[in-house]
Amino acid sequence: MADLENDIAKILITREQLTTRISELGQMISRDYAGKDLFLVCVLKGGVVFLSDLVRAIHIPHAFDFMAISSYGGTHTESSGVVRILMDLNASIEGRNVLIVEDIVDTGRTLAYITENLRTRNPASLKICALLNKPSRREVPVTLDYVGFDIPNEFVVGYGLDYNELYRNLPFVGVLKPEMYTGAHSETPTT
Ligand code: PRP
Ligand code: 7HP
Repeated sequence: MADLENDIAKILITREQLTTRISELGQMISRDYAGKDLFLVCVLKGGVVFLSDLVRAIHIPHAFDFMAISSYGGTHTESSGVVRILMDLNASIEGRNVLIVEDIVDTGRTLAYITENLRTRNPASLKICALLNKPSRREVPVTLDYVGFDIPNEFVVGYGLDYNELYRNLPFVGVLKPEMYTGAHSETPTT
């Protein structure tokens, strides 16, 4: 872990801040969905770390499942043009109260695609819980019902978020050092 942490320019959100905020989100969700059939849909891969802590902060009965989405035309630092579902839900969501769990909302393209897709399956309700929100990057409008943190326009890693598939295991959210985008990784971040 020490090696990975050396690549971080600054910590944006500490482990303690994450714990506190996720506990608050869990309480809000538990209150809002009390007595309802709650079904969480986690978007892989980034959302899985957030989901695993969030479900333990939700104190009402609920189920969860996963979706994996492919995007093309993107880079290591940007997703764009979401085109298809690589892995779909196992169960029907018809008549259920669906809450999508995402690690980050950037352009909004991923969530716009997923919400449009899930809405056709006739859930009783469809809401979004995102740990991180970068409002300054939005290209497609999305309504976020639960947000952990609004963050500035910086490329962040850790707590599920990756650069080139690495850094997901860091226990905090941090900004990568600029030199990590050079050399072996030739793409310059645009976020
Ligand atoms: C990231 C993140 C969101 C999406 C947000 O996924 O997990 O799903 O980008 O970006 P957008 O708002 O601009 O669409 P990514 O495609 O990097 O996949 P990953 O979760 O497997 O890292
Ligand atoms: C996707 C993504 N992945 C990791 N860090 C960010 O800042 C990101 N924005 N969009």
